[in-house]
Amino acid sequence: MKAEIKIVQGDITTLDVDAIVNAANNTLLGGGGVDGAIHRAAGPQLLQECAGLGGCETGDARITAGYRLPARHVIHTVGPVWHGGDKGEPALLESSYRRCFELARLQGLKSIAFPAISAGVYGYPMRAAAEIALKAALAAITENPGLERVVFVQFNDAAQQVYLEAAARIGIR
Ligand code: AR6
Repeated sequence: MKAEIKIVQGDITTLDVDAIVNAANNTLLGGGGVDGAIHRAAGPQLLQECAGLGGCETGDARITAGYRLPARHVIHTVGPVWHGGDKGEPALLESSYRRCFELARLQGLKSIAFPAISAGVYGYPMRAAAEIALKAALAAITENPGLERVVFVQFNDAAQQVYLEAAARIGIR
């Protein structure tokens, strides 16, 4: 059976899934946006584990425990900062999603939830970011039969609409 892709609006820190993805920065030492929310909800032990990881390259990902979160794990990825689109941003954003799905497969995770990586402070246009995210999910589902549920979580109405429209363009119901 193929995994389901769900597009929902809400706060990613509340989701009961095997892993939530954090839109982190290269230090992995926390920040604002969804990164700040995840660290606040997970508690100080998350920062402690992150401090031992030695950072993360843009387009790559690292996995930790979820601590006080309902999610069992946090997959921290560093998306690209948007510099106009001709500085390798699409390939780096694809790489972020691909690496998250790879870590999920290696750990045998069945459910994973993503925020709109790079589409906040990092300035990636939401429409283009949503298409990359959804296409990466379709590829991952094909490659990983153990994956049951992929959730895309939007913080506001506008982003939710953009994701739903992107899903319709790509042919995801
Ligand atoms: N649940 C779901 N989505 C959220 C939540 C939440 N609780 N909070 C924010 N968002 P951003 P980036 C949405 O800026 O662009 C941090 O400081 C938000 O509305 O969090 O990858 C890091 O440390 C937006 O659509 O991540 C980095 O320095 C999306 O999550 C930098 O920001 C991503 O916005 C990373 O920037």
